[in-house]
Amino acid sequence: MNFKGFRYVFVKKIILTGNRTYSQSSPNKYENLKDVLSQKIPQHLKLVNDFKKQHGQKKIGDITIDMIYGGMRGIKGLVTETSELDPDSGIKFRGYTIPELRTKLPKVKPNGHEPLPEGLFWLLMTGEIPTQNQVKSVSREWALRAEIPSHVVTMLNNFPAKMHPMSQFSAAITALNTESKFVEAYQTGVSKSKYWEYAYEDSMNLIAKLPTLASIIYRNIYREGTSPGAIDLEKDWSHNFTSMLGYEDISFTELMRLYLCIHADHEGGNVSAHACHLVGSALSDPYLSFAAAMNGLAGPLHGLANQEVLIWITKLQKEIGAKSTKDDLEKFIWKTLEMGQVIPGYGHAVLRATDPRYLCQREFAMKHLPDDPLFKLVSQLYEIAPNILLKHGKAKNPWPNVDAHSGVLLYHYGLKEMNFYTVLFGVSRALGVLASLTWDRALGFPLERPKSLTTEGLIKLVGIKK
Ligand code: CMX
Repeated sequence: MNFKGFRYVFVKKIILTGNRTYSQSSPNKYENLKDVLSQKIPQHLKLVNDFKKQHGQKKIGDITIDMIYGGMRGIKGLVTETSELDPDSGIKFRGYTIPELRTKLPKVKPNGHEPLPEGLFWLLMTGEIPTQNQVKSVSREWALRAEIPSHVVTMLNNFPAKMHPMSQFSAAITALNTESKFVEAYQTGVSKSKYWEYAYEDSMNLIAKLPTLASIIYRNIYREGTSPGAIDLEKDWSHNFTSMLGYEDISFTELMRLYLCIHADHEGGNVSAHACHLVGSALSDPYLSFAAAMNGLAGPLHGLANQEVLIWITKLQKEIGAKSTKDDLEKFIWKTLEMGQVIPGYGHAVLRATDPRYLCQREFAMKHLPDDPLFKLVSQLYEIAPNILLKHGKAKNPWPNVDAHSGVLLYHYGLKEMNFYTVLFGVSRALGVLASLTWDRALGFPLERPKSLTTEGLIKLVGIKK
């Protein structure tokens, strides 16, 4: 039997064992996320409906021609309940900053220092900081729902190794919609008020399966198709993920917990969140909606930038050598800009300061890998690149974003396959965009259909006579 065939049998057997355990000890209903959501949704729906009734006709902004041609920057046109991005202080998840969440969200007892993504998901969904037991119940549910159907495993095993991991990831997510509860319910004519329940079930199932999908892709491409092994019901989501990828260093698992929290959500207008929301508005199921998000994340101006940063840094090292002076780095940055390329990991469509997601990764690096040569290089670049971008005069934000740091941390722990980095971003992004998608259905958002105009139409609209 070849490795690929062996792997599937092994994963399936253990996960089925897990299902039996589930029926013996299902989570306490007061600690179940869906129960809490069932209470929250009617309250929030009432608030939204009352607000619309009272203020639905109020104007909240003006739109200029530049905004229309400029990628709709600054147009307030979406409702996203899970997070909000401030240009100066960065992302807030349900009102909490990243440093606050690193303190408040539950960690693995007794030695964990980083928050668990399960806790962040609970917060994004409900607006409440969960208890240790509530987080545990999510870990367990995700472990129990992680099984991958055989047709998806076969499909992944047949993809050529040269196919980009993000293409494999997106295709597998699309193929997983054979499992959609939302599709099943829609076809039987379920009431609109219940859509969210099926969107929730699909979202939970999909999030649970993503680490297994990602690990199969990783091992097929970079580890000769070896088995990712079994899901352990006692481990949290991130720990199962790092084990399936083949990494046993607990510091790496801690990094993964942090990584999977900070990449989860960035309000609603970024490409991946917006794509998921838009496609979902056609009542495409959560699998199809999330696959759309992943296709957007795979672009170099969005999530692929984390891969591009490391490729760029490796090129820099090759060209300059191991020891780089400030002068060498300046020259290399200018050369990149003069070739008409962007400095990957710098700039942002909304942020106008150093990304707090960059800063918390820097904090992690200072604690765990202060002497790592690549980390030192990234720190040097942080001192130099913003001034050059300011002198260059184009980028509205010369400061580093989340992608400027993540690759260096992964590289330190031995995950050196840069093409895979965006898949990790994608696993995390599921938490935010699928929490939002569940709320989209709970609030009964309609098909999204903004008005577009031709240039001719715009010229007429502003009253220019030819
Ligand atoms: N290096 C060089 N030039 C840059 C730049 C950078 N890092 N960031 C912006 N610019 C340029 C833009 O290309 C644009 O040039 P043109 O006028 O010639 O088209 C000009 O500055 C103005 O752009 P902006 O308004 O400051 O930035 P945008 O909102 O258009 O784009 C972003 C934002 C992130 C795409 C851009 O800063 C960029 O390309 N950065 C590098 C890629 C990157 O790190 N992406 C990850 C973002 C985080 C994420 O979503 O994952």
